[in-house]
Amino acid sequence: MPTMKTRAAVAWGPGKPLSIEEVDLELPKKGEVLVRIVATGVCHTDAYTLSGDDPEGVFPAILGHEGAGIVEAIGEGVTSLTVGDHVIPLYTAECRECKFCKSGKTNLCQAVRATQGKGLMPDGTSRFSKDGKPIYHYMGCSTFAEHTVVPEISLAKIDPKAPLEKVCLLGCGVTTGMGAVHNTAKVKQGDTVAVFGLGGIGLAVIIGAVQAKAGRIIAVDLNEDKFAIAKKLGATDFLNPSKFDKPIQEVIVEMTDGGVDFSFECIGNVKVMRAALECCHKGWGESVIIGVAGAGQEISTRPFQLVTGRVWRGSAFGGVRGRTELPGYVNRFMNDEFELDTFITHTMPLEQINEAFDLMHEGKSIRSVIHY
Ligand code: NAD
Ligand code: AHE
Ligand code: ZN
Repeated sequence: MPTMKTRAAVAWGPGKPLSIEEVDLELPKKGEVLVRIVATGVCHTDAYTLSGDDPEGVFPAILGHEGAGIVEAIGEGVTSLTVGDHVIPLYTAECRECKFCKSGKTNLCQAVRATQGKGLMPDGTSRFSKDGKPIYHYMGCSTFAEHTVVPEISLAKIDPKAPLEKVCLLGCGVTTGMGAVHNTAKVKQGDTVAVFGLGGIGLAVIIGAVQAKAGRIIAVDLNEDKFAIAKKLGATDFLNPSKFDKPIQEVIVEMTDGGVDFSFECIGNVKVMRAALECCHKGWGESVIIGVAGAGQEISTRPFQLVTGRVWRGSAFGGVRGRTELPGYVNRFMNDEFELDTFITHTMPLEQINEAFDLMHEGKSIRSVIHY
């Protein structure tokens, strides 16, 4: 099998720092594409999997799923992409042929999901290896490698004029937050919104809520350093739950005359998910879970919360169909309809990727973007 060498940050095991290595990469097989990653963001989900909390986490693996790059080679049968195309890898593929794609009801294409969840390409093997031993893929993307191989159906072709070192953030965080507002919640003008967690996802929810002309946008975080950016993006109220002597849902219900129309959990904390549901207005308030919780964790509330009209939903990649809709997000960014610079608090070369994880855990970054 023809192979090439590339540079990657390898996760050898849970909780271990990533290690920069030269690895072997097999060239794309049927229906696959070789992409040179130009830049990648570091999302909390990468940290979650690295921590060992992800039931689908397998090691050694090349993490990263928020990248952008350029097609360098195509495998047999690839028709929708050609060498030189600018692309964003998709952890939610879009085959347009499976039951899920055809339903028109969901973005959760299942064509490659089973093998993807095992860290493998659709044929059940890995393209990455080191010293003859396989290294697993991650979320169908593995953007912490200078070159990666992904299925054709897992690539969105985007405007070649778009700056890849910025629009990489549309590969996960920013699209997820904005999409959850527009596609999952369908926030309307004048609605009151609460956003729990002001990282990349929560801040993108705020952008989406402003676009939807929400009336009041309540930003909630334990780290008050996040409030300034939330305010700049359009949040109207700021709450630190640790500063109150009663549950934050009670505080929000009181300050909104009965609760919010929509809430978004952007942390991955099952206790906060409960608060996010219970701060919703009786009769119609809807809470959207975006955060990813660790293996074995479960949500709970009194069923009465749902009996009395509150709704619990979830959202993956903002409900966005990647190949069809993501190019439009890039176009709207290029038309200055929203900005990405505020998210990019740090940039660094691949060699410093562990600092990106440190900054995230210390609450000092929104997004670190790795440049190759
Ligand atoms: P992040 O670490 O950048 O931000 C999380 C924020 O939550 C931080 O500002 C932190 O201070 C705050 N926080 C932590 N505990 C809190 C608490 N108890 N109360 C209030 N605030 C608290 O993370 P991110 O990259 O924005 O990701 C957020 C979550 O969304 C993660 O769980 C991630 O895995 C998930 N995610 C889901 C999807 C999806 O498609 N569903 C996509 C991307 C990320
Ligand atoms: N492997 C985890 C699931 C993690 C998860 O829920 N991932 C989100 C995207 S997070 C991006 O930062 C998602 O899209 N889920 C839908 C899917 O098909 O994975 C676990 O708990 O097993
Ligand atoms: Zn992500």
